[in-house]
Amino acid sequence: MRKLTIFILSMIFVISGFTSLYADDGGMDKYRRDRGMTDVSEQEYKPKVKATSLVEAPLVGVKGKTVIIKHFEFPLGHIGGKHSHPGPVFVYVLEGKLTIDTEGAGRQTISAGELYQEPIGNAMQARNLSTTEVTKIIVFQVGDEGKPMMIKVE
Ligand SMILES: [Cu+2]
Repeated sequence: MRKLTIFILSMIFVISGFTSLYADDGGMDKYRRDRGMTDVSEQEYKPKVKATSLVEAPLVGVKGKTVIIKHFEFPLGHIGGKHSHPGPVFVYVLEGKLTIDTEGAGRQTISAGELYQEPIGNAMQARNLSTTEVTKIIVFQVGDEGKPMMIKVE
């Protein structure tokens, strides 16, 4: 009985130490990074994206059109959903690298300081393949008022 109590207490000690170390700032990202874990699996590891809307307003002077400007931060190993756009989309990479698989255009990697124009209507999927650097991008897009600017592709 006493051995079991000691075991349970030591497990609580270990777990609480673990969670306080990794609870803030990145959680599992930090845990994996600290251990040099690079085996990013599509199914089990899809960390969350940080999205900030900078502009979402009617495009003045062009009736029925809306402009959206967003800032995105993709964590290490991020794999985005497959989608397409009915209108023009411009992606500017601020930090890190953005890897984009586009139907009909193959795989391209865009680095910080580079601009990528997404082909209209083609299915695409974005990734941050890095295990050390987050990807920060600005997305500028124009679309029809009241209609989706992004369409999910199965
Ligand atoms: Cu897109």
